[in-house]
Amino acid sequence: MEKYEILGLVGEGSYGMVMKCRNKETGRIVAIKKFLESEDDKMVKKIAMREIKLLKQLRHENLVNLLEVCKKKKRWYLVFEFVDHTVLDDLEMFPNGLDYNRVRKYLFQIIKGIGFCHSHNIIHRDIKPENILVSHSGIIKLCDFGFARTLAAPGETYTDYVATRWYRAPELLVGDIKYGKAVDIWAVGCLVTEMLIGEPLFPGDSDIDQLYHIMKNLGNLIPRHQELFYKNPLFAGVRLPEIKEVEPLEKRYPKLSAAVIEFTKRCLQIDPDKRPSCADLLQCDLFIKDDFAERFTQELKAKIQKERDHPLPKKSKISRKDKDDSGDERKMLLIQD
Ligand code: 38R
Repeated sequence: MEKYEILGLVGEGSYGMVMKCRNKETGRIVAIKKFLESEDDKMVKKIAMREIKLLKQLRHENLVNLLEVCKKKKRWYLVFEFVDHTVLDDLEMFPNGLDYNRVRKYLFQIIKGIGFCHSHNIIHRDIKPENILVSHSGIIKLCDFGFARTLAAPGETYTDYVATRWYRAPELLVGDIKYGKAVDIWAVGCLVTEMLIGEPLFPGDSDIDQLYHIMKNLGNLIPRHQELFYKNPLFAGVRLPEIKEVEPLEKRYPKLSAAVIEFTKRCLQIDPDKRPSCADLLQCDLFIKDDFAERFTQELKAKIQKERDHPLPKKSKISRKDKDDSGDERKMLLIQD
């Protein structure tokens, strides 16, 4: 670790922190994720080991590249390529949302990255603006596989679960132990409108409030999820809200185009079995219209090649300064059972 010089802090969370660093010998700029001390915390070790294992397995142009792993004085350090900024930074820069074409380009790559994970039976489980990195030339790299996990074998269930509330699917909120890839598709649905409008789609301030936000726009839960809710000791004595009138998305956001509404509604099917796969999503009007997918695939190839040839176009700066904590709700929440 001595070979790196710290340039600044770019992120902090329950896992530890992320620092921007320079390799003193090569000058290469990297992002180092420093985990909390692992000795007394089995959870941190579990998370670090899981992330390392997954990242070593997963190499794709839309996933962040892990360069090196070190352990020093009981701490784990993961060294990643440094990517310029996050979608959260973009949203802070453009509080009224990003333009349609930029969103379409981001989305296309986000779905490619998730699709690659899913094809390896890995669910990300924490897709959100901070975990989506954007390079200088607009290449998307998904990161933070700390909570991703391989799909459970038939009959096997998931235990501990961690995710950011606003992007959580109803099956996770009610505590369904049999969830799957569809939880990532849900998060994509929340992300599209947030990128276009600039405000989170379902900004719940508790789990029950989260369900209320969802039901207000999408209607009642499926019977299985209603049953799970009433059996869940976390919701003992709480009743599901009764929705008198659903406010459909196109009414809430009249400016969104028909293609965006169609895409979003598909991702946000309340029944996870009805949500499309990543391959299905790439066939949506949003990407097919005016040959976008074909043209952009070519453009991407050229960009990725160029970034390989010139990995550091200019001296990059720290993009995130002293952030206030108004975005605190975006932090991770830990639920254990
Ligand atoms: C940036 C740039 C600005 N803010 N990250 C992904 C690795 C990484 C991060 N590579 N390049 C960056 N670039 C760990 C941030 N903030 C940020 C991003 C992700 C803070 C926390 C996280 C979550 C993985 C994680 C560094 N992990």
